[in-house]
Amino acid sequence: MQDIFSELKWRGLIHQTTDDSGLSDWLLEKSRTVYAGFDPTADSLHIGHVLPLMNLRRFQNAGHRPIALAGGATGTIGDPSGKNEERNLITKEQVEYNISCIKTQILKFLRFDQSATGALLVNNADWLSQFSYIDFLRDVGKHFSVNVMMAKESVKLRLSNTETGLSYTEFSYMLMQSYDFVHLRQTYNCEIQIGGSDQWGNIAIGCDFGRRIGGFQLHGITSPLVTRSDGKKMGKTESGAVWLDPIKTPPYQFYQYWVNLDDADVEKMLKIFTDLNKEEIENVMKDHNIDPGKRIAQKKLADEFTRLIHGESALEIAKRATDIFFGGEISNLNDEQLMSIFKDVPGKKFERKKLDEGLSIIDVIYECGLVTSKAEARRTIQQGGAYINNKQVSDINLRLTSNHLVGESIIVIRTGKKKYALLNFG
Ligand code: 383
Repeated sequence: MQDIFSELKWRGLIHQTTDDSGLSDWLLEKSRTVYAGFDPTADSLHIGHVLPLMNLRRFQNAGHRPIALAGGATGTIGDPSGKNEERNLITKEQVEYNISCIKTQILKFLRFDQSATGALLVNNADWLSQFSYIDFLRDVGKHFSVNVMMAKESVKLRLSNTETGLSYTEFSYMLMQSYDFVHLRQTYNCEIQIGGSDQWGNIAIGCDFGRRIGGFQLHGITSPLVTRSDGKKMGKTESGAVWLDPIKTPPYQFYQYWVNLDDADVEKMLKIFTDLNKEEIENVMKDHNIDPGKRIAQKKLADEFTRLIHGESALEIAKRATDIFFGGEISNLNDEQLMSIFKDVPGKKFERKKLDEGLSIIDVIYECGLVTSKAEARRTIQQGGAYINNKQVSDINLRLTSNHLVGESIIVIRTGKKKYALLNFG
């Protein structure tokens, strides 16, 4: 049994607990079963979900048994915690589909085997959808005090907002989550629930419910929500959330997100998002601080995290893509990979036959909007600031032909250090 409580503590992952003084020893006493829930509100998990997943993984490595719960039932209702607006209901079919998507992502974090600490993946629709409305009100609702529920942060926030308010449906959400906790206690002897700090109200009321209904002693630990020093939301980019799904966020962009992290945030993120131990992180930071410009810590974080989510070969491609974006050689990549690497770069479509007669490099640089006049295009080339497929060009009379294609139908143009445009002849 390893000391999971101290482990979470030095990583900065403990926000609130049900028993600040006793939990540490209680967890050292014997192997416990711990759970965290994930509502399938989208067809992929995002960075925010990784926090409890990594914690479940740490519990497992320390000798406890983790349960990941997919909210097949709760996902059709919507948790009001931390949300200042009522959610739109999603269809049951959508929830089913989303579960199938997030399942494969959850599998990456935990060891699912037959051993005593082998992880379990459960779906609360399996027990919650059995309930009749009347039985639920009689057997569950009777144990909840509306007075107590009204005092919960999640509810207070919404009651003070007269515009959106809170529906009876979302108000009832915490009863379902509480019931899950008790069900998992009865079925798997699960005694502890973890989650982000937004989940504190639901977890605490679940512990109360367990005491009332079965005399169970249940516990909870929440982790602080991850924030960045610049005040931006963690895992959010201009184009939206950072997803675990490689279609929604290609491994290259995933990798880039971490490489670009601020120096002020990187140590904290290494502690939260990697398996590296204290000593390893200290060493990485020592190396990093010698020359922060080398981004040693960011690269280590990006490496570890991308490998965990997308695997070794995707990591290799992501690193090559990063290298390319910083001027490295472009070769042996197909159109799909190029399009993903240069996803945010302006593109221009050309007819393929244009390549037969050859396209003037000056015209192309101008037409892609990399410069504001043909004169500037000429100057840029003469001064050595123009590149085709990251190779410098110096001939102002150069004409692009099919020999310049990389992939099946793409030519990459660059001026200066980082102004790219993608020519597409597909
Ligand atoms: C459902 C049934 C349970 C226990 C938990 C749940 C889900 C929970 C919830 N969680 C969030 C979600 O699903 O809504 N009511 O999007 C997020 N979590 C985790 C973590 C987090 C929370 O999945 O803070 C971020 O990821 O707890 O917002 O029996």
